[in-house]
Amino acid sequence: MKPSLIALGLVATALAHSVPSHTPIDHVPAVCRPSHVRVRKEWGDLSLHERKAYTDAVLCLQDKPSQLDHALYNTTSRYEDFVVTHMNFTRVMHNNAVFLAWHRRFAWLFERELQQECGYPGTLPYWDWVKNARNITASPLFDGSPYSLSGQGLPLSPEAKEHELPCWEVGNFTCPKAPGGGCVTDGPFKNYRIGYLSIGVSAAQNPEPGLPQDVFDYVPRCFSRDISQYIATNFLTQANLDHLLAASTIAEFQDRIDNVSGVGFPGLHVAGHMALGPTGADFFSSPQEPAFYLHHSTIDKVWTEWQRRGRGEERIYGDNALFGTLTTLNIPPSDNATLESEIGWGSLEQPAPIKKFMAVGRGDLCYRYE
Ligand SMILES: *[C@@H]1O[C@H](CO)[C@@H](O)[C@H](O)[C@H]1NC(C)=O
Ligand SMILES: *[C@@H]1O[C@H](CO)[C@@H](O)[C@H](O)[C@H]1NC(C)=O
Ligand SMILES: *[C@@H]1O[C@H](CO)[C@@H](O)[C@H](O)[C@H]1NC(C)=O
Ligand SMILES: *[C@@H]1O[C@H](CO)[C@@H](O)[C@H](O)[C@H]1NC(C)=O
Ligand SMILES: *[C@@H]1O[C@H](CO)[C@@H](O)[C@H](O)[C@H]1NC(C)=O
Ligand SMILES: *[C@@H]1O[C@H](CO)[C@@H](O)[C@H](O)[C@H]1NC(C)=O
Ligand SMILES: [Cu+2]
Repeated sequence: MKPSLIALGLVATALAHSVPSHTPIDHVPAVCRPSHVRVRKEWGDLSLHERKAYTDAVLCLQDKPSQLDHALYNTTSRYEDFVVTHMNFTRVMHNNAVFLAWHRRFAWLFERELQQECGYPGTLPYWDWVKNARNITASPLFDGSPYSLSGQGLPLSPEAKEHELPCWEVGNFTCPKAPGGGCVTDGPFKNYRIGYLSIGVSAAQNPEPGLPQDVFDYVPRCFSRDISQYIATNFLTQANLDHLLAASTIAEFQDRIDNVSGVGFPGLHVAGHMALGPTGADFFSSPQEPAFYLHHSTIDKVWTEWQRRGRGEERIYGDNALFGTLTTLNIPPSDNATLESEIGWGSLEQPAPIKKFMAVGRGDLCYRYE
């Protein structure tokens, strides 16, 4: 837990009580006019030119200097500023009430950075899990062409395979290793190098608050992938998507996105991470995998669709807007979140109440999905 965040939440609540009461909607200025709404599209629906513009912009961010203190975080690029921000907040924005809103804003901040720092003219694309699952390494996302996000990693030797990190465990399920696991050698990210290590979910289960000591350790190495057809075939399915969208409460929606039917199988959030292998599935450092942002764009799209299916605005500002606390897995135990609770993104964005990030198409979240 981040005591400072909790403290800020209390301050915000106190301030909110000292001004005339508003409905939450009044707090989000209607600056998003219909003519301003930008469209986020599926990767496969972009032209080849648009796909290249996106990966060029990501490569540009990987080349831009970090704006954080290297001595504190080991960052070597602006791209890594986003990675360490995710790591820094991992213990307050997963498996809780904050998860969806925090990642919605994080993906938006990344999209804005591509546009502002790298002149990217487009929007953040998303990854249609089901459409691309049939043959995932032949999909436009991961086929390794210059117009993909690069492809499968090289196969590992049997000995290296044995030492490959196991993927994220959910309930009783441990996924089998896939045929890759080594360096990515094709497509736009063939020369991309990473440095942060895999930390794993157990570090988030420490009853003591705070980050693991070695969280910002940095060991330069190639970017690796282990794309799993098994995970795609079994879990990135229409049935799982239908089941998720049929959730009747936000508690159920959050549960199903990580853990299907409570039977201990990975839900679509976890499965999308697992499908990419250990780099993309690490609980802390997964944004080192460029597909992270497209995956979370899809989660945002599905949440938006689910919110829209609710009665009025009950899934945006009402009874089914939020469920859960302010710490990951509620470890250590923390208060239930409210729309006034503040969430933060370190140097990327000032802390702000969750209510600012509940609705797509309002305030500065001026986009929609197609
Ligand atoms: C996926 O597509 C590739 C390239 O077309 C093909 O070689 C491979 O057999 C396919 N795999 C599956 C599981 O269909
Ligand atoms: C940076 O990485 C090195 C090498 O892993 C590590 O020894 C050092 O503690 C890290 N610095 C920080 C601030 O985490
Ligand atoms: C998933 O559901 C199973 C069965 O209900 C439960 O035992 C397990 O703890 C859950 N895992 C997570 C990560 O929520
Ligand atoms: C998970 O494993 C435990 C212990 O092996 C077992 O009792 C339980 O029934 C299993 N749960 C599921 C959902 O398979
Ligand atoms: C937090 O939410 C849970 C579930 O709705 C509820 O049982 C609990 O009483 C709440 N805690 C507080 C302090 O309001
Ligand atoms: C990490 O979180 C702390 C608050 O817990 C904040 O002061 C700091 O700026 C954050 N750093 C980054 C890089 O997000
Ligand atoms: Cu995350």
